[in-house]
Amino acid sequence: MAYKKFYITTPIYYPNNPPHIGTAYTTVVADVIARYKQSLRYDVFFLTGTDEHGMKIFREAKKRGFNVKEFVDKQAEIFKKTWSKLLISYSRFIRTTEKDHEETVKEILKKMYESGDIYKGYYEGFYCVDCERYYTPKDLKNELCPIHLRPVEKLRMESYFFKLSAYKNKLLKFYEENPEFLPERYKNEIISKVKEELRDISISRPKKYLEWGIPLPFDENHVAYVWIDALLNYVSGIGYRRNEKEFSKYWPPDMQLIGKDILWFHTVIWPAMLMSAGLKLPKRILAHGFITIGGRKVSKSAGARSLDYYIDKFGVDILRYYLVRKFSPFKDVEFNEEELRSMTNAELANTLGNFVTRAFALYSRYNEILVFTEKHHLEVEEKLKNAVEKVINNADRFIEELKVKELIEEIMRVVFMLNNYFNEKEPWKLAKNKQYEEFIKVMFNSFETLVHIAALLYPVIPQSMNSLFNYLGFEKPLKIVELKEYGKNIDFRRIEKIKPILFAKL
Ligand code: ME8
Repeated sequence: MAYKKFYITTPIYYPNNPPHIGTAYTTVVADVIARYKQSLRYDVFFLTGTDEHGMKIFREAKKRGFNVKEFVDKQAEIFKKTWSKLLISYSRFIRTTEKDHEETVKEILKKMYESGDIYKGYYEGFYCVDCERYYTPKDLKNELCPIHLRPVEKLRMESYFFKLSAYKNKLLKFYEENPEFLPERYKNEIISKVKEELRDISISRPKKYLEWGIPLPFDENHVAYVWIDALLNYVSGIGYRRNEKEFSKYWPPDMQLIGKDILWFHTVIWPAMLMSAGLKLPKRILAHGFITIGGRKVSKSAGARSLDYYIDKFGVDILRYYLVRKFSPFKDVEFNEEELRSMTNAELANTLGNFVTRAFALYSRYNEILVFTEKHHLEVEEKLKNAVEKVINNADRFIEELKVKELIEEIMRVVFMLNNYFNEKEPWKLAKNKQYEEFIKVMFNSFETLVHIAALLYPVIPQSMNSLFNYLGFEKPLKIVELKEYGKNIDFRRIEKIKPILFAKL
């Protein structure tokens, strides 16, 4: 059977500083989506990476006394290391200083140039190096960058321009014909801005002003504007030119997850560039709000401690779980250590973890009775079976609709249901009173439901669910599509006789 492809991307981050809670938010959610899609038998390509050219990186490297290339090499390694600690399962980590990316950028810019969409002019305006973008006087707040509230630089220089204004009607038509493309929450805002003020954009700088970038293929004296270079990572990342087979299999992206700060680049400039280069457009750009601490957007300079701090303090799974449980495509969310602690204690340690410990303890104690049960004596509890099947049947739709948080809540409802079932049936009393038939039924359904929960939660908390699968007698985690019909998965002879603690209480 040919599996459906699913190409998902995160922004590529500026590596001037290590990743933080904000960048982890996008990356963990993208990872969870990628893992769900994989578990549902999609052929997934998951791309992330680092955005290594531009003024910001150049200045940071100089400030710290580094050769720029050595600096980005070192910083990219920090990203990779942190993502590996967070169990991010990317298919490729792309760096914009890689040769094949640079070749792709030149190739695409050449196409845009040949389409007649690029011309030479003079740029005059304001630039925020932290944003790596231009602002008009109208955009500024008290003459400061509206995002960073820091001074902008007045620039005047020769530059190449992309005729973005020529794409106004094409973009509007595209949005109309592809209602899924724009994120719901920002749709009207983007459309009215496109109608009002679509200006051509500067896409290069003279080399004598900034040499850290990719030279334009039609004028070696200019380097590409960092955003034009960066957006094309989504093209080079799956092997444009270098690996035609891979590229034609995965292109175009199915889901591009971003923060709301970079909407304009992804919903306006990016599709216009692709139209100009004659490439198919992405299916969906999905944006989320910011993570805040004390009401302020988390960034490398403000608010949060290092990711290592959080990972070491809480553990990978707990941090991943909390980030996903907080996820919202609609509003900003506050990251709060106290809430993290109480939420994960209530849901993971006290409910799921506690249930697992009790169920395994009881299993170990009455192991001999359970191991010798004949398969045909096992009776399915319809209520649990239906609850599990309902979640499985809806999982793909939830993911498609970016309802990751809601999907986890649905799964947790099954966990709560299972916990209640166990408490109501009191299997420890059944065993003690030698009501073995009923005892076996309760234990069988408990463990059978547990295997399903393990598969359903694996994409979010892979470390603990991997262990749970092992305790349940599986060598490796089962994908959702690898689960057999409810009632056919558990083999009492393979379950381990232990008393596992899955989550330490915080
Ligand atoms: O913009 N809350 O890189 P960047 C939520 N290189 N998400 C946050 C966040 C927060 N407080 N802080 C950061 C760039 N993010 C460009 C992108 S793509 C072709 C080039 C996440 O390092 C969020 O996804 O500034 C946001 O869009 C991204 O990091 C910005 O990362």
